[in-house]
Amino acid sequence: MRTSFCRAAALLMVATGIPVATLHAQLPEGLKVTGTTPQSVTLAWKAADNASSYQVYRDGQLYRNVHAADTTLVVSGLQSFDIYCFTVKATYGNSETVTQSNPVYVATPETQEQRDQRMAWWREARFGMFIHWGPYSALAGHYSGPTLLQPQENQPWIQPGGVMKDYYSCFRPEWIAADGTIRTNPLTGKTYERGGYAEWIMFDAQIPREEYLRRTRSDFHAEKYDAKEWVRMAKEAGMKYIVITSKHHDGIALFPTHGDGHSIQADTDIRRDVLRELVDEARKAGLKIGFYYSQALDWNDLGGMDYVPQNETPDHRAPYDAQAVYNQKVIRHVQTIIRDYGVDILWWDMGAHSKPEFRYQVMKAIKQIPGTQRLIFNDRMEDHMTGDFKTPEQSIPDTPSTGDGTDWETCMTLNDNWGYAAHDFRWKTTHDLIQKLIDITSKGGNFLLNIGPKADGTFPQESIDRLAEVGKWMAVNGEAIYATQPSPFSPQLDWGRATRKTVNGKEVLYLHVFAQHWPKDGKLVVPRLPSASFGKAYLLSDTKQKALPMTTTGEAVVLRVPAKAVDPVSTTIVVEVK
Ligand code: FHN
Repeated sequence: MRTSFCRAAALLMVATGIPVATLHAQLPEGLKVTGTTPQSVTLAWKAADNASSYQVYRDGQLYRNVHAADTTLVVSGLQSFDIYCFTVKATYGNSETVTQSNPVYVATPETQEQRDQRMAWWREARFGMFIHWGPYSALAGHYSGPTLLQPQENQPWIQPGGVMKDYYSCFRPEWIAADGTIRTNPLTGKTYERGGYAEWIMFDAQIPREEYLRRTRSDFHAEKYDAKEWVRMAKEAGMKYIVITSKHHDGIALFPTHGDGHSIQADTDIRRDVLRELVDEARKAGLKIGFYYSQALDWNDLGGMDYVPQNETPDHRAPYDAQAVYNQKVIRHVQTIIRDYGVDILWWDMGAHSKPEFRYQVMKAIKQIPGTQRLIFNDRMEDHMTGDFKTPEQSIPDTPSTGDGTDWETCMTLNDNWGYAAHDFRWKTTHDLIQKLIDITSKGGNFLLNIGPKADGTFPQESIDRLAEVGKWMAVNGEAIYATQPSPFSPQLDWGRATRKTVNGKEVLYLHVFAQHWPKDGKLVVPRLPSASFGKAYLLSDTKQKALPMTTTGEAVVLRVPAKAVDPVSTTIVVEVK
């Protein structure tokens, strides 16, 4: 084969004057990972026609020369819980031609025990506070001023000459009825469709960069910001961790960037390190802390990925060189976040807007920082390698009542926006929030509930009230939320939810009876569990733990409960399980 190829090549060269390798050289295609262990990765690729050998590259360095007959390789001696990039080059005899496969990115796993240890606090926490705060909070969901948008039919708020008059995020005030329902749009006969979130205002109203920065400087002062108070409210609500936007899509970081991109310290009169204060207070209070970081989008940086109206490039996308510079900035930011603030969680966002190479570069840089083996990441790097938990947004997924065995966290707004919007009064009720927390917990998830502070650093009163009310419920019922396992009942209970855990070596079941389903006859019918029998049952709120009478029928256990719901939202009944 080799001989005839070379002879044919020589003839071809004579005939055409074109070096044959360029005609016959083939990419080593189909490079893939066929197995991993904590210390090794097995690679396989398709043979490239006429290749005389292969060179396997690991993270850009030649790792091994491989004979042409081999198309698999076990790469050993790797670090566990790290990430790697592999490429395979094919060489062709004495020709200088070399072809290179597409890269593959792969993570070496940690052991299950290591993962369980790393995730332990997060799984026990169940309830956390999300905070969206930044210069957009100063616009509060409303904008009048210059815009890059052109006037459009049925959008009278965009005026000729690049002027925006009264843009509102999400729902315009006149679209919402007094009871919070959305009115019907007479033009379509359907309810008005929501627009973008308040924190998206720079993008949605297409505010020119210089104007956004001007408004940031003039209106975002954080003058009443009190990290201790934020932490107190989170803690009293029963939350065990806080995740705050260290840089949202507008690209203005809340941490000092020291000339390496926009920050509130550089772009406003704020001289405090607001994140340092929050981290310190959270630590003092025993709360964990995570930083949200929007890694791909950055509307105030020419290198921010995807379509950015403010870019003057023909397609409004960042030129490749600008992206490359931006990538390095992101890496430095993330290194700062990890080294200087010692965060517990990195909460990425909108990673699908980035390229695989960028994702690898960022994660590789993180893995090289000592001590990062303890960090927890959400799944929005979108590299399908390093995400520790799924992040359903604004919804509770249709998970089986007994959970799906994965780690997940629902993040949700308290009203319609993540960032502060002064006109948004559609607040969820405390009743709804508590029952959502129970529902999520019963299916093995966490609840990350959002607060959108104002530009002065205070929480909206409606948020403060809800946090306090949830906190009252958690003070009595938190035991049935924290560190619990998903419900053992399938199908779903029709009167509420269940959680369970081991307390002092004993198996305990918590029945969460929703007030709206409280049994009118005082008989709570609980399905029997095949592998367990029920011992004593009592109300969690009853300090005397008085036993509730219980009878067992064929399929169910019937508990005699008070005639009226004990708690106006959800009453917890403890059942000792044998
Ligand atoms: O675009 C953002 C949005 O502003 C907000 O930050 C949420 C929170 O999960 N994440 C993005 C949308 O998925």
